[in-house]
Amino acid sequence: MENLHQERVAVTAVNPNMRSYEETYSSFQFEEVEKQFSWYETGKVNMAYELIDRHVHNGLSDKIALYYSDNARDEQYTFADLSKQSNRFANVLRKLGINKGERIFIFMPRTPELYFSLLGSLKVGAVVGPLFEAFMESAVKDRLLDSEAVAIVTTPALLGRIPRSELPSLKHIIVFGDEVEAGEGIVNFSSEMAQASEEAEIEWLGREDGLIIHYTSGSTGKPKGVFHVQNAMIQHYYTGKVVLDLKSDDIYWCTADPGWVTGTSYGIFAPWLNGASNVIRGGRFSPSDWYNTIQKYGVTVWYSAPTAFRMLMGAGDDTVKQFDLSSLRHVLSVGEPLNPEVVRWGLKVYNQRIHDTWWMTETGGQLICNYPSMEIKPGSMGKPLPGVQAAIIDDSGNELPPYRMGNLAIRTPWPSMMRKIWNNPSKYEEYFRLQGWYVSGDSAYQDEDGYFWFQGRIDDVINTSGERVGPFEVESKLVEHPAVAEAGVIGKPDPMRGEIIKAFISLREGYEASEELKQDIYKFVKEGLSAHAAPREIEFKDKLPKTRSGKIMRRVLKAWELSLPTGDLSTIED
Ligand code: 6R9
Repeated sequence: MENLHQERVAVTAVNPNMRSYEETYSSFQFEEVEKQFSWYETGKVNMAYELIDRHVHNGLSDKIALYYSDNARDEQYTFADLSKQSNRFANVLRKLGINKGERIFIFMPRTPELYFSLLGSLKVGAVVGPLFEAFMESAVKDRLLDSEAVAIVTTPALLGRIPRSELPSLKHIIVFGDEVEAGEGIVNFSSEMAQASEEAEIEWLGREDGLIIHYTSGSTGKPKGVFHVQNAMIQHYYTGKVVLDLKSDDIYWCTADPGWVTGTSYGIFAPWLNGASNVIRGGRFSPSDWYNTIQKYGVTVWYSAPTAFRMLMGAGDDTVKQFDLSSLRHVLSVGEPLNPEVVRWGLKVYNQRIHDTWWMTETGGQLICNYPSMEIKPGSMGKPLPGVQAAIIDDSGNELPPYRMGNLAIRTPWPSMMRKIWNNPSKYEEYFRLQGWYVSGDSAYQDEDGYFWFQGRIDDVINTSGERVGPFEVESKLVEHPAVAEAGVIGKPDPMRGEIIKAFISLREGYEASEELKQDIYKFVKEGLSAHAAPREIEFKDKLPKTRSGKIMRRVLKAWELSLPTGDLSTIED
């Protein structure tokens, strides 16, 4: 195994001006973080205030906080503008009698109004619940029922997916769009905003008061409501500094939708806590549109996901050459393992090291990362942040030595750790079943330099001929094959070998499925990785099943293969 990890990309290979590890951390004190926020003086805090109004009071009123564009709109808002718009929305909510701690859902496409609503909700001390606009009725219903939401902000197109009569707690539907008829329980966003004052009282909160609920699906059963509190801002601010490396003149773009935790923790909280200018691009993914966004705004720090990088890679190097991407100085990835092939490609075409970061909805913020000041080993998710203790443990909580695959676990607590699973204390306790550890459900190992290597979700690890194989290693080898665009690998029960490896593959443009190609791919993995890790079965698919955040759903592949029920599919892409 050891010889797999010789490939390294040093910091200076790309950016000699990046500050060093020592420089980054010797100057960084947690007390300095605490001093930024209101509680340092008053004992009270409010995320929306810390994100926006604090900067207005500190002389950044006229700085652009939000660059927004989609195919129809092109707008920009200063910190002062966002302060006023969120104040207006806070007043709309106050008029409706919404109180601290109540749940407000936001169910709309990315537009400036989504951000006004979210910030305004936070200003009155409500707990926000962002939803993907693609959710269908049953997904919306499950989440609103479970959290007993009192209000939801939406658009006319999505209104039909909110089953009001089945949601006894839901009192207000606030609709943004043309021709909205206000009526019983229906509030017209635009006309209420127009009447509301630009000044609003902030609801001052304690550090352990609620902030946000993100629903995340497990492999079985209903989605879990992961509940976070105001205190998470310490992690968001800190990782914004040391992982995103945000400085005052950065133009930052996180491509994630707020329906996914990446779109809130790192699409809203981390950048604005650090006073950065934030780019939001509405609409659908297209390679030229994305490159154009970087060029148009001069994006300097870019945070995206492996699925997007793989699609950009699939679109070819010539597309990259049509744009000026020279503003980029720092590129990051999250959500899935980042294939080494993608890292090599990023170096070649962007002249940037793509920095993998590992974390989860439950962790609220980044924990294991390739931070800017360190050497990258392509395929590794990096090292724990200073102050975070991560380990590989067995099922009894014993720490395992380097190169042993096991449970990836984090010593509790850290500032942005979830505080509960809504309505489900026993589910919450399962994560903490091994004394002092948060058990992530991911399988990984550590190398002798302390780098962590992701293998798969624990449930996805394959046992073939007595060897444990992580699907990620096989998938990463597969995408090195010139014909393979994406690959999802599962274990298929086999009387002789326990399990055999089966790969589902989508092909790159210009390649045709054939028996010869299957054989060639099999040989490619056998020779490049190992015989036991080579897929004995290959099936070509036009598309792999993925979540809205771009994760390949291996459990769905497995369920298809074995004709089993697929479980909760609310987060699947169309
Ligand atoms: C932020 C986010 C969490 C799960 C996590 C793991 C996978 C995330 C990863 C990664 C390998 C990385 N994951 N980052 N796997 N390398 N850098 O994605 O949250 O949607 O809750 O998913 O995603 O399996 O356990 P969430």
